[in-house]
Amino acid sequence: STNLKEVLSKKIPAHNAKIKEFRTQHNSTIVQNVTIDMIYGGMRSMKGMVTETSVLDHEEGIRFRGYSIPECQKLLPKAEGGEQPIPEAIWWLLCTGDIPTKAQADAITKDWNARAALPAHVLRLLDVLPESLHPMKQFVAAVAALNSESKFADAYTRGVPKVSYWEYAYEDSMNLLAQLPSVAAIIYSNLFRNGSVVGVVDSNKDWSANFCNLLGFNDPIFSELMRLYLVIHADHEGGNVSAHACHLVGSALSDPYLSYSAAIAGLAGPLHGLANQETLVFLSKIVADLGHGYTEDQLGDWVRKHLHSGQVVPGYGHAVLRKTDARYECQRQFALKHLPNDDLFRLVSTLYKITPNILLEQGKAKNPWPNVDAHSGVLLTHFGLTEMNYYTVLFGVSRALGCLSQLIWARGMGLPLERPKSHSTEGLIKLAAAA
Ligand code: AMX
Repeated sequence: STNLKEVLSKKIPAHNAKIKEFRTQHNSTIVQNVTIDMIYGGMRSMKGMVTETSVLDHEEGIRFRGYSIPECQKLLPKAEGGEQPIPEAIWWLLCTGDIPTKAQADAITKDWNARAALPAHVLRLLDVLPESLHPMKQFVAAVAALNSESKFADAYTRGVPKVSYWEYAYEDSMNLLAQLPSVAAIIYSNLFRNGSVVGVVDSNKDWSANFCNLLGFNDPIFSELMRLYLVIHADHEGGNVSAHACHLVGSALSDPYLSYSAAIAGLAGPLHGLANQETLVFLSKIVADLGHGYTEDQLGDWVRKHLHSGQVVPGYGHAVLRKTDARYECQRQFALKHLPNDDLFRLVSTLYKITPNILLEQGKAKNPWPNVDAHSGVLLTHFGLTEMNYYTVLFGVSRALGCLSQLIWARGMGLPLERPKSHSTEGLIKLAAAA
């Protein structure tokens, strides 16, 4: 079938039957001991959530429903004449666990294009927000305000049975995904193009090509970059700040709009999604100080000085990964193909050569290798999207694919309100003494 909802209506009960059997056998099985270090350490490596859509391996990187990024690039349907998978295809994969056919991916395109219109109050809201309000914060506000349209909230108020919650989460998620490019493009136009009119969604174009056109970019290679960008940022298992925030808020049966606005509020933090903006600021400072005629030694001294001033190297390190991020690597491949002589790409490549050793020498970061955010800004800048404080909005458009597919499943699986136990330090001292 090319009808995603119909496919899910079969998959969800089958998966629930599997979970029921598994839990009957293993509900009391112990999988880990929790240490005091984990409790104070931001719950690093504590196994505490179930997320079906993707799993992160600390060495090889993300796998979306079991498929690595290179596998997705090879197997997922592409746009006409394109080489990169279309995000509609990863949405199908994240939702179902199956590689879609071209017809299935195209059905998503058609569905999203039909759902893209924005309610008038959101357009008015975006028009009155001040220029001084960072694009990410405008994005958070607009997504929260879209909640007036929530089918989920309406169904809950009507008292629909719990087993059908996922169907309303699905409708809201599909609507929100369809609307996100327009919301993001209006923010871009208001802040960086003097509010020039944002075009309308073209029913013959895919989600990414439409998004690029709404932003005012017509280069087909930029659309390819956008497809790659929107696919690789989609999901990074469940414990990262954006995915976890979405899951947590959704577990209170807040609707998908509210849950996703919480996710992007988290993504707006400099240790999470804002790092792609921070990376470009970092690169710009290097260029301002050294130009493009630096030696590796000069660059190394600059990075050391930056670290000694107490700042992090944005785009390096990760809470889970311990190798170069696969998402960095595929962007590097894209750059090697399309912009090998770009000055900023050369700077990013040289930093890749020297920064891991400098971080190792400093001896603090558990992972000295680059993450996704070390690369994305350079690619966007090359194609003329130079407004770096907008970059995290693009990340936010993409991350909806992962957060919302998992949210549909969370409601389908009937996952409960999330409510871990917390203790005061006094309480932990007593617990530790008694252990
Ligand atoms: N530059 C300098 N110091 C770093 C560093 C970096 N890139 N990465 C880690 N460190 C430091 C930490 O600040 C910490 O120092 P402290 O003990 O003085 O507080 C120490 O190394 C240990 O940190 P860690 O266990 O290796 O990392 P973490 O799990 O606590 O944090 C992360 C992970 C990503 C927040 C961190 O590596 C960082 O701040 N990186 C730069 C920001 C960045 O690129 N964020 C994007 C991550 C990907 C994403 O979500 N989009």
